[in-house]
Amino acid sequence: MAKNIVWVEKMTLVEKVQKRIRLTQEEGEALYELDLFTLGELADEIRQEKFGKKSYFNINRHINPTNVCADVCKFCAYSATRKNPNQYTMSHKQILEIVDNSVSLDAKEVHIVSAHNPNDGVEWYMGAFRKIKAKYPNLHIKAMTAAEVDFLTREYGISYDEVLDLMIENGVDSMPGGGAEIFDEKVREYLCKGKVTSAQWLDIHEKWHNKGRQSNATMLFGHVENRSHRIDHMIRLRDVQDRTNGFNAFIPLVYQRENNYMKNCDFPSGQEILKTYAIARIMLDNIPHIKAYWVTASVNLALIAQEFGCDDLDGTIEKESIQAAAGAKSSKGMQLDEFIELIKSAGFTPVERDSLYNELVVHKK
Ligand code: V47
Repeated sequence: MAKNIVWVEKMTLVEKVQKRIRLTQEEGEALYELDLFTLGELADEIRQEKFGKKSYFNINRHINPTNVCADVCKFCAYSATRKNPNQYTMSHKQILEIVDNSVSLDAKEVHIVSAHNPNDGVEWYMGAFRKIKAKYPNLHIKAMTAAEVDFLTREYGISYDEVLDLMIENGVDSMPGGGAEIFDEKVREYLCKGKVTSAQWLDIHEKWHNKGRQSNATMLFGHVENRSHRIDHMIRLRDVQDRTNGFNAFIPLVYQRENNYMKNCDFPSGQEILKTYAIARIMLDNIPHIKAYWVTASVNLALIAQEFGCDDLDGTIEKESIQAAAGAKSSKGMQLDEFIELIKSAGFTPVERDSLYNELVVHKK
């Protein structure tokens, strides 16, 4: 036994990754010191072991029904504030009209994320899900970030369990990964003081998983955080996943810098972004999918990220408002044919999936 420990300690970091030995915080940070191509090869080997050359996407629609928000996050350009005074809140009828149109375009999922609107009550949130589900029982509803769940409990004095049960009763199928930002408490306080805490975010997802449901997890990076904070973020997710196995995908979101209150940042280079994807693939040995969300990475970098551990590019999304408000080129989504061709021309096999990663169509060359 002791002999084994000495042997493991003597292995290089690269050998540890090749032998699929789980890495610590310090080792995760040390991965950043490897050159980009070594990291890419290591991450790609793991990706190919799990998924070969398959790259997953879905036909989905992002809906952001209100931008009226009780919380203030420095990175956010979407919520209605001094910089964005144009408040809006959709009626259920308006939300349903969008869903009708998306279903006619073959969407299999609606991804619904709202600001924290103190004016409309729990029923405004839940009623929308109920009406969508009644009309389209097979449409997957991915909705309510843990930040929204926490907001509803604070605003209306109900527990996390009660909100999560209401979501299930009203037709929510899975939870998106938003609101995670960066778990380090100091950075989080600077970014979004007063919003759901890191421990609460993790607790809400763990509770959701314990109800037999699945979710995703994001990490907002490329602002004031450092590499150590990113590794800490991944390890906190890995710890929950060891207990629940409920996370489908990890999504590093590259910070978009326009129209918000946070300019004092070291914006990451393309190399740093690719390294972060590759490291996520290596550190998160228990989360199956690593998503290069083209909205924040740019389509070009997302395509390259397929060689750095990422096996998922999210979807066509049709329209997106949160990152678009901060400068991302996502307000009109992606055309399906173009998306498929781009993945193919990058040398990968596009696979249309459902929201829980069942394969629907494999687009062979
Ligand atoms: O939590 C806000 C982020 C998230 C900015 O689960 C920003 O499949 C970059 O969670 N720059 C919402 N990001 C979006 C989200 C998401 C997206 C795609 C897929 C999934 C999934 C989830 O958007 C927020 C916040 O972290 N965000 N402002 C910005 N300036």
